[in-house]
Amino acid sequence: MPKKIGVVMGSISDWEAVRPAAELLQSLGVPYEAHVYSAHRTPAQAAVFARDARQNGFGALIAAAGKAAHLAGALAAQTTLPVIGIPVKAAALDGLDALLSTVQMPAGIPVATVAIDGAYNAAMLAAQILAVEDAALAAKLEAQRVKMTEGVLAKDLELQQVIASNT
Ligand code: RP5
Repeated sequence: MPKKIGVVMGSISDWEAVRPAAELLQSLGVPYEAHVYSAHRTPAQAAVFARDARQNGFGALIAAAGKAAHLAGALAAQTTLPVIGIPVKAAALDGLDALLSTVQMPAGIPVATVAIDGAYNAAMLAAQILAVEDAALAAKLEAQRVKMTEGVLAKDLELQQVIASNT
């Protein structure tokens, strides 16, 4: 049975920022569950989800929150599964508040924090964690890297042609 990724967001207002993670997991064929649980508004539900995550078949958790973003840390406190934090950009402080709240964890309770609104990379990292024990998923990630490299090199070639045509 392949492991699932748990994608938790502090508010439904985070969904647009989180959506790229869900879409990437879907395109890689990685099973996931997405939930709205808040570290502050529904702390009991968030804690239970994280505490039971390993026995419920999850291999890693992604937690997205904005403002005083304690969700990733609150989940990490309840599980030894890897937890990846996405700081979500809110209006007032451009996401710096969420970045610092997510990344500055005390020793012993790590949160792997991606960039502000870095949902795509959060899903990529979660898939890479599962791929440690999943050769088929590792092959998909490798193929994606090759495609990305080819895309960049194609753009380089286009640039050389533009420069050559201007000289
Ligand atoms: C955080 O506060 C949530 O993760 C969200 O990013 C932010 C605002 O939440 P809402 O007031 O939109 O529900 O806890």
